[in-house]
Amino acid sequence: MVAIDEVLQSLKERMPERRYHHILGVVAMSRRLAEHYGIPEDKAEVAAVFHDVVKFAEDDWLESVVLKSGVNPLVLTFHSELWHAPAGAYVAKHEYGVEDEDILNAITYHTTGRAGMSDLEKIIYMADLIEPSRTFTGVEELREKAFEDLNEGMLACVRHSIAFLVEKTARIYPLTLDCYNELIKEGK
Ligand code: DGI
Ligand code: FE
Ligand code: FE
Ligand code: FE
Repeated sequence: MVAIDEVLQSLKERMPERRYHHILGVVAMSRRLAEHYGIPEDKAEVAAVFHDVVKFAEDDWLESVVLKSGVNPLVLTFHSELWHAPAGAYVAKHEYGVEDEDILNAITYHTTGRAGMSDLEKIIYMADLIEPSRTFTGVEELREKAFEDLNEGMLACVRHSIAFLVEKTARIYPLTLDCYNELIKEGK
């Protein structure tokens, strides 16, 4: 794999300053969560660095990459905001040489979540939502929950995302609902 410092430098050129700042926030938060839950911090760092790698790519290009990525093409019938996640995993693998399946899955599912997420996948999903530069109402409570219990924290984060989408009358991707349902079954 390409050295992390080089990747960060190339990301800086690929996206606006504010988004680069978000990436550094996700790196920091995911490392803290990884340490807290006994998951290798370097794996969390790699997933965090790449999670939004193609966030600013054109929709037509993202669509073609999603089709090559191996995820369910159903995602292409949903909002294009969802496409950068599987496309990012494809780019991390084929342009930067990331091979670890758990890291690639964490990138692929960082936006929607899914049922059966690994600990690393949950950490990246949460870190994306609660990194230090996020300021929405309720983020402090999510940060506390994230460190109290991995599944309860993840449930609180998915619940927040679903509520946000319902509030906007946006469609909800089935994997997001699978994720929510499974966490409730685990907890209750
Ligand atoms: O890339 P980021 O902005 O850091 O965050 P993200 O990848 O978690 O989410 C990107 C956007 O995708 C966010 O504005 C909410 C939206 N989104 C997440 N899940 C769904 C969704 N949009 C729809 N329509 N359906 C979903 O299930
Ligand atoms: Fe994202
Ligand atoms: Fe997210
Ligand atoms: Fe992000």
